Amino acid sequence: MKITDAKVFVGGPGKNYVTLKILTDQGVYGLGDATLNNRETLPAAYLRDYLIPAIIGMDPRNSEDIWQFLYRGAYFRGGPIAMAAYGAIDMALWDIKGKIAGLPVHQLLGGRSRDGALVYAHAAGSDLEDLADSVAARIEEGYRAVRVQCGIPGMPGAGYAVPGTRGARHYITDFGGLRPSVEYWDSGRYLRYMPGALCELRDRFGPELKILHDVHHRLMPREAAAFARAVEPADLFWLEDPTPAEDQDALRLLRQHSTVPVAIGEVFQSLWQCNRLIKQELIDFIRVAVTYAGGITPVRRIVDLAGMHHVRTGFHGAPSHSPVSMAAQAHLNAWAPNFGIQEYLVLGTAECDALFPSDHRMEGGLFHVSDAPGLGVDFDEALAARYVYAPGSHPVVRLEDGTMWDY
Ligand code: KDG
Ligand code: MG
Repeated sequence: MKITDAKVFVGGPGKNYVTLKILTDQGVYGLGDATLNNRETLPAAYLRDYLIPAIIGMDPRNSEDIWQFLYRGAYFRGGPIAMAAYGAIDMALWDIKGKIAGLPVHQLLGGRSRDGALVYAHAAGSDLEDLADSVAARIEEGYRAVRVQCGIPGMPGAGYAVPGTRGARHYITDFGGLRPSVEYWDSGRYLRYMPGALCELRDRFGPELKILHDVHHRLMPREAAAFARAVEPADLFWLEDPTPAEDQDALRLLRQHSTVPVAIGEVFQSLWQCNRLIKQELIDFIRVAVTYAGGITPVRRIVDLAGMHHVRTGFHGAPSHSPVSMAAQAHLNAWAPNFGIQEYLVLGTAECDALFPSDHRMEGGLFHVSDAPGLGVDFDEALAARYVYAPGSHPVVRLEDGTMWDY
């Protein structure tokens, strides 16, 4: 069996999904997702200009060797652009492997360990009342776990991922062009306000709701430790990215002062970035994604390492992931013995469902993976021609005096 060609599509309904389709001499094809939010044309170019020409003629069944060829063969290893491109190839090869075996990918990994995978939705509000309405709406929709982000009184701009006005929706990507908008941050105001707000939500919604909160890398280690201690009465399911992830030793201070579960890793691109945090048991959930962590092949290794150290999975699932990588993660979630939770944002607009048909389904706050062979998701190329790439940007964050801060 041979890879004969591959095509890359950039675009989608309100998103620049980077979709890879690998074709073979036996008519079977595989799909992958290389979407790197707001940098989408780069993994697409890496695939088109370098990787696709190099893998044509290879046997797609040898996904391990092809992964090693891409990663070890590059000399300059890793980085989010390259890993997203490798990730897409790897997903597509697992898709092909499943289709020729007549088995869903989770069966190739070891089968189902659960009936449905717990997911969390996002709730956000310009203030606490607005946030509480948003949480109530998610519960009404059937979610059992909700990530909560809230505007901070007196903070110009709204903080991470919160709308500026009541009832509005917040979109992280601004398709107004490549010059980012600016949000303002004040750690003091956040530290004074947010622990009380989280405790108030716990009181209002009771003990059963799983509440998650994302600090988005914005606190110093000492502040993060104090914050983690202050939010303990809110009984969080997890506290995400309390500090910038580069300084991994910083997590030790938080650990010494609090037992709040910590989730980290959505920006990690390899096992090596996860290794120390997992082995030293400084985190409770690993947040990598199958796209920019390089595909199912390396993420499966991360999951196994995590399992040896009581660390559970909580894969990244921001709206920039297409239904292809969400399907790849769903298969890992169905299998992983140390599965924790999956971030899930409703991609299920009619346009998105038409572009990526599948019978994966969400019900009662659980994601039920399809038993169709391979990844169980398809791609309508004719429909894809309707969508064109639109440049977009994340906001940047500054302190009130103009100092750049962590987004
Ligand atoms: O592209 C950046 C987003 O993916 C990120 O801001 C989302 O933090 C995020 C999350 O937890 O989903
Ligand atoms: Mg996050």
